Amino acid sequence: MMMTQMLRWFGPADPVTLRAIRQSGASEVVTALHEIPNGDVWPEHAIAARRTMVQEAGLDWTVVESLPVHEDIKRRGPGWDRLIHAYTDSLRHLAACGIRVVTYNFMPLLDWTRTDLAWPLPDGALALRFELEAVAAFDLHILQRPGAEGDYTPDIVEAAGRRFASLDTDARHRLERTIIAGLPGSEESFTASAFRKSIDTYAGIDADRLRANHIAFLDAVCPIADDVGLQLVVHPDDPPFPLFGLPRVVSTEADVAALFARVPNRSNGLCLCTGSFGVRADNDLPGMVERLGDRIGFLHLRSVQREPRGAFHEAAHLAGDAQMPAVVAAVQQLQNRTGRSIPMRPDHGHQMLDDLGKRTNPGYSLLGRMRGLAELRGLEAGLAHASGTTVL
Ligand code: CS2
Ligand code: MN
Repeated sequence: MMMTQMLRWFGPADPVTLRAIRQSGASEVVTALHEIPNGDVWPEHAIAARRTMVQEAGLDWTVVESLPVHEDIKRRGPGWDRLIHAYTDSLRHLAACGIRVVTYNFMPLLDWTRTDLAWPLPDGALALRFELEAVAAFDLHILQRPGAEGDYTPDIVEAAGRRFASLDTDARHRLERTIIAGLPGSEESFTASAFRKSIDTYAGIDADRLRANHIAFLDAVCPIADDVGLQLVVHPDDPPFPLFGLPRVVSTEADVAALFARVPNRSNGLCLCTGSFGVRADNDLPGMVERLGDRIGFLHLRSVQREPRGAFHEAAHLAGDAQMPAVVAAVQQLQNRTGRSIPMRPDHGHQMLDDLGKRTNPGYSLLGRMRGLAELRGLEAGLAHASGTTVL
């Protein structure tokens, strides 16, 4: 039993074509109707047309990433009922078109955060990197968020001051754009002051409140997902700790275990992202695969290299801190135990070779992800062979 190999595709506007993805050896794409505004229903005909387009390229589409959760669901704001209805209508339409897994996250405002989208590695490839002191420089000196200083240790505050002083105007703007690039759809228009106003909309929502709102969301949508045979998988926080005073509640094994205990519905699942969870040394990745087993409906396999002072960068898939061989061995045991092939994708990759200088979605150029997929495929085949399992 092997994992089902997939690559993310951002739809017809993606500079990476379906034809190219097919040559990576992946059998499916992971995609979404990115053109539909967050909060609107995904019409059944549009889902069916997109799946047909993918199938005509010799691939398939059964895992969605993401059906985004509106901020007013996360905040439990006005329009909650309407938004929940829209979400469950979309789920019904997706199931009717043969989709099996739907990925979402519950991070306030920011989907993912990095401070450098083109950090040169010694071999000349470019990686995504996160430096806490750069986030603090932005937070304290550009955003000037009230109370921010209390959120950082004194050495980070000091390093942030030095960092800010060393940036010229261009570099400041670049940092600002990089940090808020994780705001879906807001790359061009989002300014620091608009970002501050959005942060204010979470005033009074602490981690307990956000957890309660997450549970309310699951209580409302899981029964429908159960009925139509879909699994909803939550993507962990990236990085897995609070930023800009906004709470994050899907950062550790204990966080997800509590979620499953509280909402035991079959459809309540996890997208285990080793890159996101792996930023924290206290997340035991192979152990999480073992213990969270049946709840894991989707895998994002990549590795980060932790650095001093809360920094990290994205390492090659079998390098860094993820212990990928142990993770994949645990996945194999899980697949053999359950007789279920788990969908996976290599998440991000380095920008490298002929992709250097090309327009790309950060982390999603083709060649680096192909390298990642090839390494992971080889790792799994080797482990399977060594343990006497049928490989293909
Ligand atoms: C993805 C996330 O690119 C990435 O880091 O893993 O953006 C993921 O798609 C979302 O958090 C899922 O909702
Ligand atoms: Mn991920």
